[in-house]
Amino acid sequence: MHQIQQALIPAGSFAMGDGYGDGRRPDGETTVYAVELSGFSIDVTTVTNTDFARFVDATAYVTEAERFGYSAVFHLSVMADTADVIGQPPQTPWWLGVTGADWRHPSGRYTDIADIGEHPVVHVSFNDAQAYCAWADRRLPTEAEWEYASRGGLEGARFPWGDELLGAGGAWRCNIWQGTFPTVNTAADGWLTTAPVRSYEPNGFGLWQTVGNVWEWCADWFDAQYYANSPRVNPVGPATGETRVTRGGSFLCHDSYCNRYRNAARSSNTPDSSTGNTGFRTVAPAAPSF
Ligand SMILES: [Ca+2]
Repeated sequence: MHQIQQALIPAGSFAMGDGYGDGRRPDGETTVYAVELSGFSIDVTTVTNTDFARFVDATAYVTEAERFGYSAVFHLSVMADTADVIGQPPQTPWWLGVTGADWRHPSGRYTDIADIGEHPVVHVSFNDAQAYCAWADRRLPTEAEWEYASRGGLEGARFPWGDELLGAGGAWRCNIWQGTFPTVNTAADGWLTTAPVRSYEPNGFGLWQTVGNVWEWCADWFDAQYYANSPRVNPVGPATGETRVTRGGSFLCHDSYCNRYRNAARSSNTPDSSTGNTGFRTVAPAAPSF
């Protein structure tokens, strides 16, 4: 069964969107608008490798990456045979299609998850996350729920902990990229790829690492224009679309190409896509009684 600790998020309203102009216009982080949400219960961490293994052991589920035979791995972390590398998108050459990369082999066939049980599961598609949720009697958060939860009760702040990226003495508060993207990562924050889910400090609602570490699938279809047309109360996203919302950025984020390790930042991917930097956390299906 699903064993991740959950946090109760009280019903309330908040300003959704980027009030600072930090985002790229095509991402559709503005216009900022008031959203009202019912209370809900959300995982304090993303689903870990250990959690996902429990699901697979119980159901014999096979992920899409396993069925396709490959997944997307960041070029510096690949540990596979040369012949395993079967693709390199021209727009994002730092992503390699790697045969044998899947949730059990995050960087290719010569890697495993034996020592990273408490790291987020990756190489899971939106559809895989939905399958996990069906087994666990959970669901993915809506995009609005995700942002409200990530804000941790801080109105309008850039990050889950406030407006400043670094803590006292220049301490890193999330797992992103330091150095020169995409070739030199100094890992000043302690992590080259994923970090254990309970790293750094939780936000005001008790949630760990909503920003940085791994992208998190949300339930909504993505539409950059959605904020201009969204209902104010419990929005669930557009009725149709081509890609599903992802939130929170990842260990690959760096200002030089992707400053999406912010509460308001948005991205998306096709529902069958999997990568080495995307996971998910879940929400209880029914609203709690408060
Ligand atoms: Ca890092």
